[in-house]
Amino acid sequence: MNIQKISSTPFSDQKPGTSGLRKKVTVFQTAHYLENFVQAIFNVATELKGNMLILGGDGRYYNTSAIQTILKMAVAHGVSHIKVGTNGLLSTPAVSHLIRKNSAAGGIILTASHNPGGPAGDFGIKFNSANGGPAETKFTDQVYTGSQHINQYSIAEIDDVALNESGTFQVGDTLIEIIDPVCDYADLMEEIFDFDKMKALLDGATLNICFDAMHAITGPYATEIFQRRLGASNDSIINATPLEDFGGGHPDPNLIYAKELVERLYRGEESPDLGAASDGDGDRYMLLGKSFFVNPSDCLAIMTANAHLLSGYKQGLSGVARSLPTSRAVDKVAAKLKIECYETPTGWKYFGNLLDDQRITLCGEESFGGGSDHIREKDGIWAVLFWLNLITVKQQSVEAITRAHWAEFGRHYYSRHDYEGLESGTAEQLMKGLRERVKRLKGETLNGHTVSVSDDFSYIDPVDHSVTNHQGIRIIFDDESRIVFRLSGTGTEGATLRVYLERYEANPDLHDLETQAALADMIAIAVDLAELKARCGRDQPDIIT
Ligand code: VG1
Ligand code: CO
Repeated sequence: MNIQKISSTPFSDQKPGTSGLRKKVTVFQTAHYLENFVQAIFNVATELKGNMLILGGDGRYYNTSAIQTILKMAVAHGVSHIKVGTNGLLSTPAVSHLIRKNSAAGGIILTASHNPGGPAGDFGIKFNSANGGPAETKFTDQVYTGSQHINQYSIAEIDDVALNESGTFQVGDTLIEIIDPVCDYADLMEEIFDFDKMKALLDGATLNICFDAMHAITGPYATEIFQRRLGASNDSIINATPLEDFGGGHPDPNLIYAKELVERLYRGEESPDLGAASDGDGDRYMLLGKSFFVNPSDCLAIMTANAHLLSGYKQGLSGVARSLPTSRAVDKVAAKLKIECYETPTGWKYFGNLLDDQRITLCGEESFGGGSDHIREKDGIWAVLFWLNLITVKQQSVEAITRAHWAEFGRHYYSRHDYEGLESGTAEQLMKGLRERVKRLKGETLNGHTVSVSDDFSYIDPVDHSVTNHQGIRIIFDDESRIVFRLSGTGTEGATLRVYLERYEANPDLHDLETQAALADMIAIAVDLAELKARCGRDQPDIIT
């Protein structure tokens, strides 16, 4: 077998964002673009030589072609064993699990997550380390720096590998194994949750669910778990077949993009008891009850308050964590349980050390992400199973569980406003302006709310003491309302400003307000502070979640 060394020159834009490198498919199709980045990974992750690599993606356009290239490069770099999902498919949580289960040195996941796919859509690549979690910033910084000095990459001259069925191929010193993408992950779920209890209700249709896989990766996982193993009805999963362009849809599980699901759940009494959707790579989830939406921040708080009721978490939680923009609903629960609640920057990589050090058991993000110490990624199907298990134990509806939670802990009205497609320079200037403004805000009263904390969030990792600066502008008012501003790190065009708005309401008589109306004061303050109209000519967001 011949190993070719191909000359190449650097691309200036290979800096990974919140979750890997994301670009338009057309950019990844540029000659040597993918190869350069993969070479940069191999140059830093030298432990892959002589060890195992897990490889798979969310099935979007360019997935299998990228996998063939990476296989050849992995062979050239002396990886001893590569496990690849059949047809190149693996969800992000499944990769995390497979790395841990097989003590692999790492994993490469091909996904742009919730971003649209297809030839004109987005593609992405991320590296997960031996703990199963997204590589730390230190690693991705090294990859980026390395990518700026690449002058060649190594690739084995071998035929494409047949990915369409399970099997093994010995290529030189490398064993390539095509594996069932679902069964190991499904087994893990069966270890954590009480499948017998759930099956008893789902099988006889005492409990009905609807899961929207959005033509993305979770279709095969949901079919195996909810239908084959738990006996849910045949119509319980919609959009179950992974498609290269997600059927033209936007695989982002929110009230706007999971339209068909929302319609089914808002049909009144005939609606299923629980509805859920997942994103492109299967790590996000949206949860609905009958005509009822639970926001992801509340989901985390409710899970934290009730985890001890599930057999998989009956020993209690060591602690919890949420990202900065996630509402502080979970903080209230942690205080009551007398467990630590950590506030981290956006992105799952910051939870890794806390999980590895057993400081936390559960963690979550406002962007429809939830997870636990079972793996090192957020996990959509796990979260849905958590809720299903909780419903069977509590024998209450999603709405009843949520309302009881608000009555006990108070309600955090919460919303995220996204201003998309801003010119990057303008967005940077806006953030710079805010950074200056917050230095002088403390003690000021805005729209009747007095600022008690205002800063540019910095995080000191309590385990390795690494410091991450400029993670978002945070303004907290003395009535526990809060506004956070930050720029997205996952987009592929221009800049997206995210404005996170929150208001705490202890009084149960005021737990039925419309969310945007409840947040009207915060919205007005945010638009004003960021000078959105003057700087960007905008005062209305493009997307409200
Ligand atoms: C977004 C979310 C963030 C999440 C990240 C990756 O990042 O806000 O909470 O961790 O996506 O999720 P940003 O930088 O665009 O705000 V996924 O499911 O896209 O891998
Ligand atoms: Co995702």
